[in-house]
Amino acid sequence: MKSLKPFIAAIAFILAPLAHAHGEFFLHDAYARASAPGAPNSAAFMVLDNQSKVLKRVVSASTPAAKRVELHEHAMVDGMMEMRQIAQILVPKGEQVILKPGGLHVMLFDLVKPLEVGEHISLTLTTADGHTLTKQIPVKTVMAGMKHHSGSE
Ligand SMILES: [Cu+2]
Repeated sequence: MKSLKPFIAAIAFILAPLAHAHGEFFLHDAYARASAPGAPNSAAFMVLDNQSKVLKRVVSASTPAAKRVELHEHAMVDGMMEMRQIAQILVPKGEQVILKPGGLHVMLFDLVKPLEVGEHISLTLTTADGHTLTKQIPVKTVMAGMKHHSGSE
C-alpha cells in the first residue's frame, strides 16, 4: 500500500484543476421535447450558466437517444423564421444563455426511438476547451404555440 501514495497524490493533482474548471460551467433546467407521433426529430433546451472567468464555447452535443445532434439557432431569412446549424454557442463569462423553443436549441436528428414524457435521456455538451458536461434530462411536452419548426417535423 505504501507505493500507492505517490500515485494517488499525482492523480489528485491532475484531477483537481479539471474538477474546478468544470464546476464553473453549468447546465440548468434542461429538457428534451417529447416527439410528435411519427416525427424522427426533436430538440433539447436548457440554460447554460457560465460562472467562470472566461468565455465558454459549446462546440458540440451528443446523446445516445439520437443519431445526429447539431447546435441550431432560429434566424429571419427572407422574412421567414428558419432554423440553421451554428458552429458554437458562446456563453460570456458570468452570463447565462437560454436555449428555448423558437431560439437556440440542441437539435436531435434521427431519434433512436420516440421520446416520451417521463423518460430521461443523457445529453453531453462539449466545450472548445475540451471539457464535457453530461446530464440526464427529462422529456417534456412543449406547449403548442411555441412551435419549434414550421411543419416538417
Ligand atoms: Cu433545429
